[in-house]
Amino acid sequence: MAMNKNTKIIIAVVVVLAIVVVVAAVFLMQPQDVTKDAKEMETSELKMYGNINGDGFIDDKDTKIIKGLIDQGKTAKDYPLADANQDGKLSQEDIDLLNKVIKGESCTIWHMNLHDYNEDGIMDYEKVSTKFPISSMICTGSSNTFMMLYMAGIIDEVKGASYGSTVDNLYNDCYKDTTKTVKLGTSSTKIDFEDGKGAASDLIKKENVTAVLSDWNRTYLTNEKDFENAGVDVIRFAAASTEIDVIAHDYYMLGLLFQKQDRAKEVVAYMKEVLDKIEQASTKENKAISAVVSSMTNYYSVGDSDYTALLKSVHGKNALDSGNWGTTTSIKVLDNLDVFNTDKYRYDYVVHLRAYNGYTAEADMAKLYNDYTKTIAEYWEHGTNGQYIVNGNMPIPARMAYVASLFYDGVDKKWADEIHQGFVDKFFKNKNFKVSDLTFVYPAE
Ligand SMILES: [Ca+2]
Ligand SMILES: [Ca+2]
Ligand SMILES: [Ca+2]
Repeated sequence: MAMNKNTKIIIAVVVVLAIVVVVAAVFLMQPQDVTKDAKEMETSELKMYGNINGDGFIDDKDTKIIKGLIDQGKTAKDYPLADANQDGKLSQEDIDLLNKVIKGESCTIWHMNLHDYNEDGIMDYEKVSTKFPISSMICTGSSNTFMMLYMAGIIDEVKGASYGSTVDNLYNDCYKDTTKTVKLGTSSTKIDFEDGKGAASDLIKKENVTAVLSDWNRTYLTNEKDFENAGVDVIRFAAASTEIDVIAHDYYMLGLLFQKQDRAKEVVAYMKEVLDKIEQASTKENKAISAVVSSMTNYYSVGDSDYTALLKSVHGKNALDSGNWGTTTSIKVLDNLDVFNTDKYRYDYVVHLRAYNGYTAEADMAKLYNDYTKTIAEYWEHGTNGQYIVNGNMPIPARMAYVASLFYDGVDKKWADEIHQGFVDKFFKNKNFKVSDLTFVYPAE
């Protein structure tokens, strides 16, 4: 039977309408595809299980995505980062755990430590569990660790710390005030658990210390097992890092653990702004900078260390990279006079990166300069011309800015001072230092 024209049109309209209705229904009923918002640990700013959207915080954005993944039948194998409680399953329990974190309630979280745990000199991610939140902790007190904690606003929570003489007097009213922070030895890398004076182990009991904080390098907290055995969580950060992804994790993680997320957000935002500025200044002139860095008198840094990394962070080339120095990170210049052989190594700068009291202006810069540069000047083709001291007791990007100001024509000490002043004004509690009146690079260009 032949259909007439009108019937055909009616059928066509009905079919079109039916398709529209079905498409609309499917579209409306389909749960929103949450998988596009799910990130992986590697690219996550806060490297913590449950932080499924990969930003710097744990909040309901994460619980919504994880709920969506569960609704879609996804597994922990599909989305390892979503498995907040690390039981191998994706379930309501993961959401419950994150809700506790959001409310600041006691629980155990799983996250990455930055730690060279296999001791090959390269930083690794190490999965650890930590009792949350932290209100009482002890730490190894290197200049970098203290600066990181200070900027993160973590002060009263530090019940004990070990540190040497190079730690800045900036902390005289907090970390170095032994009525507030017990001094647990004189090493900036190691805390003895039992040292016969009852320091760490007694303080842990007395102050209900739940965590010990240290740096990522293998030389730090070599006895971490003692603390773990006592139920104290070992957490590790890369306090000297010049890389924004590492810096962001450090501060976001501290912000979360110590419940100072707003502060962490401010620090990371300023870090990003400053690192962008430094990157622009360091690349704009397309200048090949060859330099060496010294962290101890008459030693040059070699290989991969926080010191050589600082040089590279402002696009300087470490002139000694072509040499074969084994696994050491510093060499004594008098035992390696080759470093002055200009057929092998040529460099225009020697940057002495040293911790001295910059904020309290107690250092005799002329004397320090003479001590650090004298022997090198006797052998090096440029003498003292090109040797500079840069303070190692200040926020890392401020150090980078001063070094960049030495290397590049478009930026100067005033530019670096402004960057540095920003850290002081924003993050140094009750301190009114005017950094341009103090000495953080010597001599000034
Ligand atoms: Ca998140
Ligand atoms: Ca789970
Ligand atoms: Ca490693």
